[in-house]
Amino acid sequence: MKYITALVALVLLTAAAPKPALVIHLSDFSFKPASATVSVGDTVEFINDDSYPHTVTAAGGAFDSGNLDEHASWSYTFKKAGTYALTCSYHPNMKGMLTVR
Ligand SMILES: [Cu+2]
Repeated sequence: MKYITALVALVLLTAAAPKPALVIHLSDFSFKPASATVSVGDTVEFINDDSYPHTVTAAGGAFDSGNLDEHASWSYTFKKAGTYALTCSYHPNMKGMLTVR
């Protein structure tokens, strides 16, 4: 019974999570892809593939994932059009560009 309950909860959680329009990997100290375009309302998922912690931080402070450990993921839904320069607060050399229109 416990197993069934857990399974139902998992299915519900999966259904509730918006399907990402785009997945950006944090890999080898870079954003992959390094630049991309999505639409307003789209959810972008960021996945840390590195063995080091990263963050997904917008220049100007529009959003910040906080610490993402190895294999951690973080999703953000873009509600405003704009061009967002991405970096990692631990590794300022990591640069990405996301256009939302
Ligand atoms: Cu980093």
